[in-house]
Amino acid sequence: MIRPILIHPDPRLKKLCDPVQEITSDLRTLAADMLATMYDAPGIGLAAPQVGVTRRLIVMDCMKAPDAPRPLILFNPEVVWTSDTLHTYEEGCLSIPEQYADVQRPDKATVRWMDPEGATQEETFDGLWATCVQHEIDHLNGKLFIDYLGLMKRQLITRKMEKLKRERAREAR
Ligand code: K1U
Ligand code: ZN
Repeated sequence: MIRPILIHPDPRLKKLCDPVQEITSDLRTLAADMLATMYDAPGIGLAAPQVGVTRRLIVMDCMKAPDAPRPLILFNPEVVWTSDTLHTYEEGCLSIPEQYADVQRPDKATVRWMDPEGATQEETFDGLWATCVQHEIDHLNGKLFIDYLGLMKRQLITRKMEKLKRERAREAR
């Protein structure tokens, strides 16, 4: 099922999300819905708070070739190591449509998580995967990519999003 994606500003996007204790069938359904929602958008990642669920769950697929997908489901993802070298990428966010800005983050990140079977996984991500996994884990801590920008740029984008939400609400009437 495709779920609606929350648009900034929304208080649910600013919350510290709760860890998952047990992977229930509801959480497996949520993960499957998040992947469907991410591919439909289209996007390369999605975090549970973006669909209004404040739990520590993210999904990603940064493969460029559509014929070789690599869908990943990460419960309680934690960054356990980051490289000293940084990389700048022009990030976007499905909760902040059509706005992009350069964000500097560690070039590589080792992440530990629980998979849908409850097994612990660990992987060192690089390139777009490293950027994406850090962006998604930020969502679980109530942080958006615009929080890395200066106040003026952040306010400008927030006002654009408020306008977009007013227009969408008017169209839905
Ligand atoms: O978290 C999100 O809102 C998803 C976001 C992830 C992301 C993008 C860029 C840098 C870091 C994290 C997106 O997927 S925005 C859409 C996007 O980047 C994209 C869409 C289609 C094809 C390729 C990329
Ligand atoms: Zn995002």
